[in-house]
Order: sequence, then C-alpha cells, then structure tokens
Amino acid sequence: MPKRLEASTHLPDTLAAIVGGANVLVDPAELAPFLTDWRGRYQGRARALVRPGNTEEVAAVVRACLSARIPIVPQGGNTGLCGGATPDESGDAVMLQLRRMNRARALDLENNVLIAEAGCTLLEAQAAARNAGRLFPLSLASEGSCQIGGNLATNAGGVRALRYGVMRDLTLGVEAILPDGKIWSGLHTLRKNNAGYDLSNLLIGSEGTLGIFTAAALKLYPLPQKTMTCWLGLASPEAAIVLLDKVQAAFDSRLVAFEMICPLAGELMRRHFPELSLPLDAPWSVLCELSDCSHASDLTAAETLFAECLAAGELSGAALSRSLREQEAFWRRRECISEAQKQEGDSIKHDIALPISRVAEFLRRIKPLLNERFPGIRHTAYGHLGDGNLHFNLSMPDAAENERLLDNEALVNRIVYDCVDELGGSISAEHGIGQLKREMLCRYKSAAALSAMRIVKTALDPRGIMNPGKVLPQDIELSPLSPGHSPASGRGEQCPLLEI
Ligand code: FAD
Ligand code: 2HG
Ligand code: ZN
Repeated sequence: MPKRLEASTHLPDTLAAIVGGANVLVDPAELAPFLTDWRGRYQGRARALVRPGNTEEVAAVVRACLSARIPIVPQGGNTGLCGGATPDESGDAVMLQLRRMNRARALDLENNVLIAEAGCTLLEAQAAARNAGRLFPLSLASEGSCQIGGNLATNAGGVRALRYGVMRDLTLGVEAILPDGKIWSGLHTLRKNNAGYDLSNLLIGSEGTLGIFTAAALKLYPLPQKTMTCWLGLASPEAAIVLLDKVQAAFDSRLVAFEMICPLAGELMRRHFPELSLPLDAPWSVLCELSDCSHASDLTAAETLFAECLAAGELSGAALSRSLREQEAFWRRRECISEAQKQEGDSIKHDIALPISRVAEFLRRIKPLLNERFPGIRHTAYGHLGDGNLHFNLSMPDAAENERLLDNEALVNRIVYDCVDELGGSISAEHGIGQLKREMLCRYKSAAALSAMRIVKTALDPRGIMNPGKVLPQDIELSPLSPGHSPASGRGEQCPLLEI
C-alpha cells in the first residue's frame, strides 16, 4: 500500500474542487451500495466515491490521488464476478465511477465505428449501434448494468464471442488515463496499426490496475439478416461436442452462439424461474444461434441436420424458434442461470477455459475427484462451449454442508484448477482475476509471465495507486520474483497462500 502524505486529509475538498461537491460521496449510507460486489462476497470501505464528468476531470482526480498517494478503485456497473471493483477494508481508497460519462461521442458509419464513453452501459452502446442500423455484438446477461469501461477492463466475452470475438477483438483503440495522470488518446478508426507497442491491448483486461478507461472506439457490424435460435436436447457433454463440430461444418461463421446447459442449471432455472419453462425435457441442453439464414435452404439445412442427429440418437429433442418472441424466450432461460444460482445460495465459482476437445474429459475426470473429498457435491456446468469456456460452479444441497464446502474453498480450487492446468486450460476465461483468483495466478502462470507482469505494473504505476491488490497479490506485486516451484504441468511458481 502506498505511504500516504498529509495532504490526503483534505483530499475530498481537492476532489470536490475538480468534479463539484455533489459528485464526491463521503456519507457512509450513500457509499454503501458501492462497497460490495454483485455476489455479496466482498465487503470493503472507501474514503470517498468520485464521479467525474469528463476525461480532463478523471485525469485531474488521478493526479490528486497520486500526489496524496491514495489508491484508486475504478468501478463500472459493479457486475464483475471476481471482486475487482470492491475496495479493501482499510478505507484508504477513493472509488471512481464514470457513469456520468455516458455519451456516444461519434458514430462513424463509413468506417463502422462507435466512439463510446466508458460510463455507457453495454445496452446503451448496443442501442446506439442498432439505431444507426449496425450491430455492436458484445452480449452479456448483465448488459443493462455493466459499462463499457468494465467490459474493457475485464475483456468481457459473453454469448456471441464465438462469432465476433471478445471485447479486445471488438475494440480498435481506447482513451485512458495512465497512473501518472496523463491522458493517453488511442482512439482511432484504423483496422491495422503497427506503430509501436499496442497500449490499448495492454490496458484491455488489466482490471483497473494499469489505467482508467474513459472512452473506446468500438467495431460495428452489419445487423444480422435473419436469426435462427435452436434449443437442443442431448445426453451428455460428449454429444454436445460432436454436435458443435457438425453445426460448425454446416454453418461455419454463421454459427453465432453455442451454449451448453447442464441438468442442475435446468433444475435451478425451473425452481427459481418457474415462469420460464424449458422448451424440452432433456438431461443436457444446447442453445444454438445461427444468423444470416435468409434463404429457405438455410432453414431446410438446419432442419435436415437436426433430423439426422435425432435419427442417429445424437439428439433427444430439438425446438427451433418460430418468432422473435420465441428467440427472446429461449435466451431469457439461458440468461437467468446466474441469478437462479444466486437465489439458490452461495457457490464456489470457476470460470475456466479448456481446449474444446477436452471439455468432456475435464467433466469426467473432475467429478470423482471432488466427490471423493466432498460426497454429494453439486456441479453446475454450463457456458460458452463453442469457445471452450465452462462455468463450473460448486455447492452442496444442504445449507450447513454448503457452509463447510465454502470453508474448504482453497482445497476445492486446488483440485479444480490443477485438473484444468493438466488439460492445458486457463483458470480465467472471461471474468478476470480481481481479488478472487490473485493467489491462484501465482501457481498457474509461468514465472516468466509473472515477472513480466510485475515489471509492467511497476513501470506504469510505480506508486501502486491503481486498484492495488487486484490481479497480482499486493505483497508481491511490486517485489522481485522469488525462486518458484512448479505445479504438475511444470508451469508457475509457489504461492504460500495456496499451500494446503
Ligand atoms: P465492474 O464490476 O464495475 O468492474 C470490473 C473490473 O473493471 C474491476 O476490476 C474494476 O476496477 C474495473 N473497471 C471498471 N470500470 C473501469 C474503467 N472505466 N477503467 C478501468 N477499470 C475499470 N462476463 C463475461 O465476460 N461474460 C458473460 O457472459 C457474463 N455474464 C454475466 C452475467 C451476470 C448475471 C453477471 C452478474 C455478470 C456477468 N459477467 C459476464 C461479468 C461482468 O458482467 C463483466 O465482467 C463485465 O464486463 C463487468 O463490467 P462492469 O461495468 O460491471 O465492471
Ligand atoms: C454467464 O455466462 C456468465 O452466464 C456468468 O459468465 C457465469 O454466474 C456465472 O458463473
Ligand atoms: Zn459466461
């Protein structure tokens, strides 16, 4: 933690002089909603929350905090699932909220670019594109609340990344405030730009630890001509992978989304959202979206493919949407899964990436390993199968047993992530590291990668004011690497906090 100077005592006054008194919250009751995360897992404290109205004000706030050595915690829509936007318990931090910066600064239809400020919600950015006859394809269940700044900081993925890529792929450049308070303007509309290091890409995915996003140049696409949404029933993840291969071979890049849903996710949906009945009764489901299917032959091709799979016993049922209303209803079922899990109670979340070919093997291997240590453990396994991105969330049906499971989170994580690592996967696919996985990162990231990350962090933020304690553990984030030892795969280094 940076050593504070005396000037910090008057910081709220300094901040008020920059953004106006009404935009500096210090009253504990007003601060309270910003001090906990969406899951209610983390609870922090802060000296103030500042709401700048433009880029220059953000830069001035960063300079004021830098000279007083006060940590800054940026917060967007606060929908992050790794605690990245929640301050620690010291009460030292100033929180930065950019919701007032919610303008679409420019729509450049000739170049298919939208310049959106970081405080726009994702839904607002999508609407700005759609009103101009274009598509901004990032799509998350949290899109009504999450903000472009948060999407950049987490490099969000979502349900249509299969066709359009993740936030990084959808961004041509950013405007950001660097930790020294300088405004760096990388907003441009170029599709190619190899002039030096790519700072935009360094900042994207850095979770507020290297700078504050104030705006982004976002790629727009043509609106899809005709979309077909299919709910498919099948027996197993193995069958889902076979199906993915067939649908990809038939529809190539017109396959937009391929989401897998496990039996428990279906059960939780039915329990907590009974009004959203499932279209099919099947053990596992796939929600698949095809777009630009404007020809009658496309519909026939899909119907023929699914009919063949049904006949071969590879599918147990298929429901094709017949209207926009039905498509939206299919998606609502998929999108309520996080909320259904939250209503069911606490769980241990894992957002993992695996080679697609090894997803089913992971599930086959991990279930007995967990069952052996925690008999009766429940697995919610669902997510973006088309990207090899699984949400693997664990809980116990009984509340007291669930408490005991949560007490053993470090051991559960070790079992899951060691298996992910052995299969060549990643401990974070799209949600980031935040404070949830920062200790795990030491174990599964190579020593060379960790060393480079620390060097970058120290070079850009020598006083460690940008979201300290996120991504890299704070006690080691600015210190030289200690000689490490490796997990089973031979990667990473020892992290004392992970020793079990
Ligand atoms: P926050 O939660 O406010 O912050 C997240 C991180 O970004 C923090 O580290 C914060 O410090 C940093 N940050 C925020 N704003 C800025 C800024 N302007 N400059 C620098 N750093 C900043 N994620 C997916 O990838 N795919 C999904 O499908 C998905 N579905 C979700 C569904 C639900 C129901 C929920 C609750 C979450 C889901 N998420 C998903 C996670 C979350 O919505 C995304 O990570 C989202 O990008 C976070 O945006 P936010 O504005 O809420 O950021
Ligand atoms: C999703 O795909 C989100 O629904 C949230 O990434 C995953 O809640 C989760 O575990
Ligand atoms: Zn997801």
